[in-house]
Amino acid sequence: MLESDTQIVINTDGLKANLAQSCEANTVSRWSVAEIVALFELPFSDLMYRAQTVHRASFDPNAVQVSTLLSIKTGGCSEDCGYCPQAARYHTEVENEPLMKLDDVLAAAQEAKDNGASRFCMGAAWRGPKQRDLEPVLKMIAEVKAMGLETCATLGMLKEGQAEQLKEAGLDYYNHNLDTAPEFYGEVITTRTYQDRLETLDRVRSVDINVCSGGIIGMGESRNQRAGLLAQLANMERPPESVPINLLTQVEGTPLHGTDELDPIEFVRTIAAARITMPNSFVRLSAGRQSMGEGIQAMCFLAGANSIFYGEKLLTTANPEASEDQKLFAKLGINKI
Ligand code: SAM
Ligand code: DTB
Ligand code: SF4
Repeated sequence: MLESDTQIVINTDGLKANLAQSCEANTVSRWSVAEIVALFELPFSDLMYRAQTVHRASFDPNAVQVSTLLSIKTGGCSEDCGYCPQAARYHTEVENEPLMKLDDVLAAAQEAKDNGASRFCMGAAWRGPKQRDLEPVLKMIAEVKAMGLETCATLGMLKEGQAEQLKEAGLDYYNHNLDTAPEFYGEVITTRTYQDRLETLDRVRSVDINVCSGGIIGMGESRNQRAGLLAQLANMERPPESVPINLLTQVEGTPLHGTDELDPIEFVRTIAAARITMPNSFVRLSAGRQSMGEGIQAMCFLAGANSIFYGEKLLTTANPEASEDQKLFAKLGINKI
């Protein structure tokens, strides 16, 4: 992964060099897991200062991008992702529903637009889309795009030719998460491999759709493994344009329900490390905001998060009400973009 001319140093000077490098636009920094762990280990104020410095070099620190999510196909999924309430094999309250109708999707997109969202993300509980499933989704993408919204989809693994069709329909972003570090991945999911995920991301990149890829924190992984996830993302030939960092939302009936809760400060540290290692990416504070409270969310924005999901529902779980987010943004002087 690491290029031969890359400076691999894990002392503080190395971190400084990497920080300086990552502040230069168009420079790809390569990060070792040890270097990222060293970031996590910094005194909190030093870490936040570094994250703010990097953030301010590339972004307006008071602007947060807002995306709205809609589950266009809920439940009944064949996969075994240990965190997911939509997997058919786990006994959760989520029911298997058919693909939504085009008009209902467009009505939801209009509402999202009226509420100030700039991007509309459509999610489906599939291992991947079958051709007969993809066709109605292509129509949804084209029509949402025609409404003047950026489009995003998360439909699972893509087969050859499918990314091209999504591009043709006008898709701006494809979300497909690596979820965790390669070493921890097998503890969480067995029905698809890490390599499968990387291949889907390659297909998305190859047709010039923006990549949205991140993971879930708080699944019982170690700090090294949190750093390992960030290293995978940051060391991509082109890091993802958008990096969702989800805090595990524990849902009764899923295998990960009952996992020890992550210390919230460790979550903030993860956001800061994502910001420093991916200076030009939008870092999205994703699932888990409902349980965080304003203080932790404000720290995440300070640490460099500059995107959220907006609207009272994620896919199947709760998200803060838009009115609560508006109040928080007003308190913090944050503008929506
Ligand atoms: N089925 C598709 C797939 O797996 O790629 C798309 C939808 S899937 C629900 C999208 C992402 O949501 C997952 O990769 C995972 O990172 C995140 N996610 C799912 N359940 C979650 C939970 N309980 N807590 C936090 N994030 C979750
Ligand atoms: C992502 O990284 N987080 C979003 C989006 N991509 C699709 C999904 C979060 C799902 C949380 C659990 C649920 O609501 O079902
Ligand atoms: Fe299915 Fe996606 Fe949930 Fe995994 S995360 S069970 S693939 S909906």
